[in-house]
Amino acid sequence: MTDYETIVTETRGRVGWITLNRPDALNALNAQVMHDLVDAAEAFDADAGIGAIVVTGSERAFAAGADIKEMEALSGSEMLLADHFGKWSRFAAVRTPTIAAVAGYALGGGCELAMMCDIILAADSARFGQPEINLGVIPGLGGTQRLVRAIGSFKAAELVLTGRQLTAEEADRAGLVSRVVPAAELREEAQRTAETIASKPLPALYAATAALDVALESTLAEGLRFERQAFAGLFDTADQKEGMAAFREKRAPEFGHR
Ligand code: CO8
Repeated sequence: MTDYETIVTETRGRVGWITLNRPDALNALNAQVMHDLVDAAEAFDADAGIGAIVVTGSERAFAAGADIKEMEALSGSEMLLADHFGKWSRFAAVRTPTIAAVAGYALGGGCELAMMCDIILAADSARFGQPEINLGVIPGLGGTQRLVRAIGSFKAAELVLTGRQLTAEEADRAGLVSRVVPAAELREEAQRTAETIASKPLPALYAATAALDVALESTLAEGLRFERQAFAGLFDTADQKEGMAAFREKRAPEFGHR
């Protein structure tokens, strides 16, 4: 297992865990976190032994945003030329299903990182928000775009314009999270959900995450065309033959044939 400066990685069965580990900065996302996390996620993604990835933080904070102290002195042209946070899009592009297991603060870039994942499991202690307006900026890692798609323009606008935080319960009602669980059960519940996903056939998982992404990025007609092609493509996989034969023979399927 690779040693990273700002994260801890671990494999539990077919599940890859990435734990943000900057406790002194409430897991603020600096350039090193970006490099470490993207590297770890891509390594898990390239490993067919991994069927789901969990990203989590501490009890106190999933991540309290991009690292303000690192960004503060940068000029606009430095931001643009260095594409300071450009690599984050590679995390969003990971094909393996990703679960954000969020306890405590998920603010700014932290909320945006959670929204890059396929599923958000929230502890009842979770707080979501886009407080960038209080710093004289706006969300820069997808907050204005993914939040509108996740919870609608009016709820998103209130968060982005006021900086107000949502409780886990409010986030659940708004559709920002998949499910809320007691804080003490977050890791266990994330592992259980990830194991369920990781037990499914990998080609179908990859097709599903791609189709769900297309739904956010395209028109309905384009999305339906993509889905139809992806659906047809899965009929060339051994796992589809196994899944349907198992149904007919009234037995549990044994996936992993690809
Ligand atoms: N960056 C750097 N350090 C941070 C951050 C952060 N985002 N958040 C917390 N810390 C540090 C604090 O400075 C403090 O360090 P120190 O002890 O050395 O002073 C330590 O973490 C603990 O924090 P607090 O003492 O403030 O803890 P509290 O419990 O009192 O407060 C809060 C917790 C409410 C979470 C508070 O820390 C806070 O408001 N943090 C900032 C939240 C924020 O504004 N986030 C948005 C950041 S901007 C952003 O995410 C933009 C992303 C897009 C960039 C894209 C570029 C292309």
